[in-house]
Amino acid sequence: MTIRRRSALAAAVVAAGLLTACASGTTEEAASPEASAPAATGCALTVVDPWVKATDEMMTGAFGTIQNTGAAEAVVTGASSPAAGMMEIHEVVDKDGTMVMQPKAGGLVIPAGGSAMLAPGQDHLMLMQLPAPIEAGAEVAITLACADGGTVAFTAVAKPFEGGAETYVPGEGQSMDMSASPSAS
Ligand SMILES: [Cu+2]
Repeated sequence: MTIRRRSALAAAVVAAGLLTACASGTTEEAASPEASAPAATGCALTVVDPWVKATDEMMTGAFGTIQNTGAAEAVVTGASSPAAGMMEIHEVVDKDGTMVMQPKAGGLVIPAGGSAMLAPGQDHLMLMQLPAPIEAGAEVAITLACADGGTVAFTAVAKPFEGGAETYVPGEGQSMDMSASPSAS
């Protein structure tokens, strides 16, 4: 039984090798069927000094430093919190001289052993549709979701903070008087 199965596997490997022989000169003999392939992405994250901007408005930001303690690249694709109806990963960009925030395409990519800094005016976690004000001192539970399906939970403390008042692109916001600027939607 075992021998027959191995033979089948070996045949499959040979066949695959023949198929890819033209495209690639590298041998893949090292990848034995028994060896567990290393995960392409991970979610071994530690969030250092997390905090949330206290607010009585409908949205606010969460900040801190996300450290990737794993051996694989981590991609944070989303976040959630009981303190927000929905959350997004935002970046801040210069749009015609105005700093605006927008969803960060592809999420936060953190190399193995590296970190991503979330700060006002930079990348941040956006908490939207807040069901209630977040007062200074409040503890906000947040869960990060990674591309590999893993999650990391942490607690951020709310602090008063002035600034980081970037315009949110998808919102109606202020009307710009630059009539010539094309509206990208
Ligand atoms: Cu934002």
